[in-house]
Amino acid sequence: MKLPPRPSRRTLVMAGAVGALTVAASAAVPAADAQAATGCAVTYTTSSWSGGFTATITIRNLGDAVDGWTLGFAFPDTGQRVGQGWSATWGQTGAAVTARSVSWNGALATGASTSIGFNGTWTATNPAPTTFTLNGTACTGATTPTTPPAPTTPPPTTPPPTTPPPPTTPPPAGQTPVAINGQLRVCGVNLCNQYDRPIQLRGMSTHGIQWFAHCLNDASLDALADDWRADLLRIAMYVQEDGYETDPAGFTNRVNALVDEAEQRGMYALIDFHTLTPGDPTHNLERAKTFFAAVSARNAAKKNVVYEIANEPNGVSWATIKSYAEQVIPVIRANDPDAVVVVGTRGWSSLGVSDGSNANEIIDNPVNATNVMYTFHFYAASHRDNYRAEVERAAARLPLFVTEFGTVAYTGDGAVDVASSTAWLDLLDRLKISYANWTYSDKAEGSAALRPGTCAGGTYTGPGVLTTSGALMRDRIRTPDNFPTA
Ligand code: IDC
Repeated sequence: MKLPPRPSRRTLVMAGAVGALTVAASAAVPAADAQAATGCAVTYTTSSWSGGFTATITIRNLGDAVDGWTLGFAFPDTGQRVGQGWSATWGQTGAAVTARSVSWNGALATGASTSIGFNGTWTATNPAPTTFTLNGTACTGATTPTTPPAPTTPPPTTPPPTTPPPPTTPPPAGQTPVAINGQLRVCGVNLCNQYDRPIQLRGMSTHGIQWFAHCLNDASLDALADDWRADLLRIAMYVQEDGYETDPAGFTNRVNALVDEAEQRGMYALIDFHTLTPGDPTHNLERAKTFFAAVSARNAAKKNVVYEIANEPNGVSWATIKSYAEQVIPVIRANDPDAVVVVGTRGWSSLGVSDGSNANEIIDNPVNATNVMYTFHFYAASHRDNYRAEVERAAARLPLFVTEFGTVAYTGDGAVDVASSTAWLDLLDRLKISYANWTYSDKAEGSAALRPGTCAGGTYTGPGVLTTSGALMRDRIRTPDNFPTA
């Protein structure tokens, strides 16, 4: 079957918001009349793939201050539908779409802007809407085109708008993991917060975002932040297996959108360049450079981003992995000099153990860069005492980050090994090693935290949605963090 041509990422700018195009867009289409009456200015940016898209909309209020707003627009093509949205209450009747403000973004002062978005579907074509209204007034323009509007991403010193608390059961102001810990850095063998005190982040990994994007929506991410009290969302962006290599711009955009979703809920985001097969990371070196150049430039001002440059190298030497790391890290540092970078290790990120080696090859020949950690992965039903012993030994010499682990076998399936999982989690807690559990998804496999079918509904809390693994992990993750604040 011939698929419709994949529309490229596009940005439509309705009047004077050209300065908001911090994310390079292939086509910026100014509105016809940028000098028209004041009211509002809207940018509508999409990233599309066959049949689906993510839309990011920035609304700038150019009229009087409002307390509560409704954005209206119409899809040009009858096959376009809003799916799951965020930061607004979304509705669609025929082609007409409405987005109503939620509690934390309803107040918009004159000149203020806010960002909302949704994942949608399309059939024949996916053109951008051409007219927008805000509280019934057409968004036709800015009056001072010579004055660039404020950037959508404020400098780090600017308080909220773009980091609002989540709309439901928000954590107390200043009490989210990111609000407390701020910019992270490596100190000795630990991950330290803004007070230079060692911390442990505990959270969940997505499944492959090419397959389980529908498990990542407002309700599920609210549950992760508020009900699970997770500190961390790992964004598993496969490179192969229908992942990044099939649509670099689209996947980059989806990762960025998830970084924002985590930030809005005060969670750290671990950007996982999920190489797996082939296991040699240099196979993807050019893709890695392109991807990390883009995400590090776009997210440089954020405090919640950690970069994981190669999920699980396998079939390659430590020397090859180190060489890869020393080519990718400078690309990140050029844009985002203070971010922590996590480097995969030999033998599926086993510190070499699964290849019959051990951590000495890294201790004796570390990556030539600062602010770097090393990845360790385990699957509790497959990896036990000898792996735990090596982690404990290595942790005295190397900063370790368990960016992925399962409570089950290395296949990702089978029964939860409660005893081994508990031994692992107790060890990681004691050593203050941060972790993300595989997976926050509803795939029918033992490692998934959510029961099959959960992501087709709207409920992610309460009894009934969690698997055995999910219940175990939620119990472990939701205990108080007690992050040091001085
Ligand atoms: C597994 C998923 C499974 C998927 C498979 C293929 O659980 O649903 O079909 O990948 O991509 C890893 C990898 C991780 C694996 C996981 C379980 O990082 O991608 O996910 N695993 O096999 N390393 C060790 C185990």
